[in-house]
Amino acid sequence: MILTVTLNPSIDRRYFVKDFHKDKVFRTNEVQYTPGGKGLNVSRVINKFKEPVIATGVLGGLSGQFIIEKLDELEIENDFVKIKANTRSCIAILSDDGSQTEILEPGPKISQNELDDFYRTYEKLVDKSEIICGSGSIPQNAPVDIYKRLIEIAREKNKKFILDTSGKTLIEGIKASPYMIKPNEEELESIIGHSINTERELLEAIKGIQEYGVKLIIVSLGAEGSVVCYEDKTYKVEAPKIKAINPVGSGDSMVAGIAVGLSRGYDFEKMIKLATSCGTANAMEKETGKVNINNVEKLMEEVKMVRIG
Ligand code: TA6
Repeated sequence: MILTVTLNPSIDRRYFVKDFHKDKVFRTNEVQYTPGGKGLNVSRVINKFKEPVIATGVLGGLSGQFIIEKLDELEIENDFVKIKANTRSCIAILSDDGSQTEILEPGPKISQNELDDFYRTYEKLVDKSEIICGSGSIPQNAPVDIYKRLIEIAREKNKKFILDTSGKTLIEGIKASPYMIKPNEEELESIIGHSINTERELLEAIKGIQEYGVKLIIVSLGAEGSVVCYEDKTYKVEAPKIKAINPVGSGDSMVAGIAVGLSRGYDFEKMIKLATSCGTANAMEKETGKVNINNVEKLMEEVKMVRIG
């Protein structure tokens, strides 16, 4: 069983607007509302592979209800803690020039009782899961080291924790030695506190993170693929070239690919090729998280992995 944790879920409202630019009024008929937030995007991709997954986190208000209804329609098992405040929305405006503009709301504040309820639910669900994916931002007033605590609970129970977040929550989470992290270059620079301009500096930054005991480090480079470090080997992974329609959630789809690969006992190379193909396949679809499994299987043959360290 894979457990996904979405502490700050969202109704992802996606608009396709021809020739979008600021300072004008646009109408569009191309509108999509999906249960979002990184962890729920991860859940939807895992579900496409028919791997058992449970989604947890905190949800509130009419937005929270909408998300539960959508998860039930998708038959994604879920056990969210209900909170008083309303769950947020995140907006993505995609245009015919390939641009993608996102506006992410901060999300609700939660009470100490709601947080304690969540910890109790999380502990119960970790017991029946092998792999945990903690993805995305956290509620405005949640403790900045919340992921650190969730990772510690998972490690005490010998469960692998995949962490995909940014900023201070990522820096605090790393201190608990999650199994995997997936920063992009900007997030990696924020962890080490300086810019990365060469491959050598990138390799040194990765080594620095390995000292925290993180086993698998994937530095996502967007359409360029990623740099992956596992045990004492580092690879440059080239993603297949495609015409991207909607890249929103491709990082989340990569996380889902890793979780599915681990759950199925894939070897390292096959797991990385699956994760990379999930990210690419996601960008080929209009709807986030709606990867086509046939595309994933075809793309896996095109992924290139070159040892660089
Ligand atoms: O990665 C894409 C995405 O999950 C969007 O669907 C939107 O929900 C956003 O990221 C949320 O990001 P955050 O870091 O605030 O959890």
